Amino acid sequence: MSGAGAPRVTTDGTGLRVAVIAASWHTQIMDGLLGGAERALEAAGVTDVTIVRVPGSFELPVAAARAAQQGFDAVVALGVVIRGGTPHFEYVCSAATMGLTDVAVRTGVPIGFGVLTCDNEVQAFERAGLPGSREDKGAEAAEAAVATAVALRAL
Ligand code: DLZ
Repeated sequence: MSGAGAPRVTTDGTGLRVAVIAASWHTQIMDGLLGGAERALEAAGVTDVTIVRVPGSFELPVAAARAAQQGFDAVVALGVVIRGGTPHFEYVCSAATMGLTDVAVRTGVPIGFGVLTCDNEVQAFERAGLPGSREDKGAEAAEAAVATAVALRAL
């Protein structure tokens, strides 16, 4: 999927309570995603931010569900999954994607999807929001979560 065409809008998120759920695999790239999400939330004026770490991307949906139940206005889910030599990649990616979608639709709490699903570490680094990266998917996920939380108020 091409990252070209991604909107980078900063919505005013003042007063929102946001949970950032971050997996722990692939530490350096995860640090980049987390840093990008924190910078984007600060730029949006979100001061009430709770960061929770889970072991892997497979655990993101259950933690996001808890955050949604606890009254957070939006969730940012961050993870890095790198393809290996077995079908495990497909299972973890699909569980994270479908699980997070299910939580968002079922609870009505928007979830910014910041899970990188890459063939190799180079692809992940390019999207990590680190010095030298081309894209900042952690920031994009945070911006999307805030923008959607604000957009839902109009419905
Ligand atoms: C097991 C596993 C593997 C092989 N690779 C990754 C990965 O690249 N990224 C990631 O976030 N998690 C990975 N995991 C861990 C699973 O997400 C999960 O934490 C374990 O299967 C335990 O439930």
